[in-house]
Amino acid sequence: MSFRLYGMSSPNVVKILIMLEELGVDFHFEHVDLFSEGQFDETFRALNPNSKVPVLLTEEGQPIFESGAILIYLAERHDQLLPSTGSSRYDVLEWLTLQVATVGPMLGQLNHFTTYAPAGQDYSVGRYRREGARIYQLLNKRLEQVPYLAGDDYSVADIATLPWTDYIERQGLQKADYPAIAEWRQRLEERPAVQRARAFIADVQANDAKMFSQSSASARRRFLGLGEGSEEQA
Ligand SMILES: N[C@@H](CCC(=O)N[C@@H](CS)C(=O)NCC(=O)O)C(=O)O
Repeated sequence: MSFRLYGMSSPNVVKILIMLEELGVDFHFEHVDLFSEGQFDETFRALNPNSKVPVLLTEEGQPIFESGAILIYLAERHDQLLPSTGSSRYDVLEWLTLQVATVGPMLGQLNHFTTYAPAGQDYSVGRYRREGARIYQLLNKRLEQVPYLAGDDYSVADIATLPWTDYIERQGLQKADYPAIAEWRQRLEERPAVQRARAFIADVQANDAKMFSQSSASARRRFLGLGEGSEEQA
């Protein structure tokens, strides 16, 4: 059985696609339609009680949820992109954990308030934009000192963080303020595996955009974390 990746076109899924492409393993992509509440389906909940993508079904049929856990699983299984011992292992785990615990959640909130929330959210936009700028400055400073987040070598920390740096301009910040991030992105985007993953996700993204525009108001409310609501309230 080949790997089965449950996902859609979000950054947490793109990370796993890049990893699978880097490892050159076969996988089957199972689209979860978050805009028709596919994540709340009982079958999907049995794979991830947290009702979120990505989920990886291993070759042995074991479901793994949380993108950080999936990256560690794949790295250890293939003995690539995460050193198995020594201080360099913890350099990778530090930056990987920073991504899943801080970069993703904070920039995800910034995306929410700059893209989906109704107008008049100045306090929230200001809070998350300041935090976003702080995070980009942190990454930029690190990448002024070393070529990859964990040091000299490309690792799962870079794979996890790359798709989360796709939205700087859309978030009302300036790419030019983070030149070391731009150089690092260019280095990563030149990798054939990253290019294959980007090409794969482009089709999924077009489909998701269509599904989002056609979604019911209540499905959209649930996707945005606004509760069950009703058609009228959405
Ligand atoms: N900490 C999780 C976050 C996963 C996550 O937030 N997934 C989003 C897409 S990026 C999702 O499934 N959202 C659907 C929902 O919240 O209903 C991970 O890193 O895997």
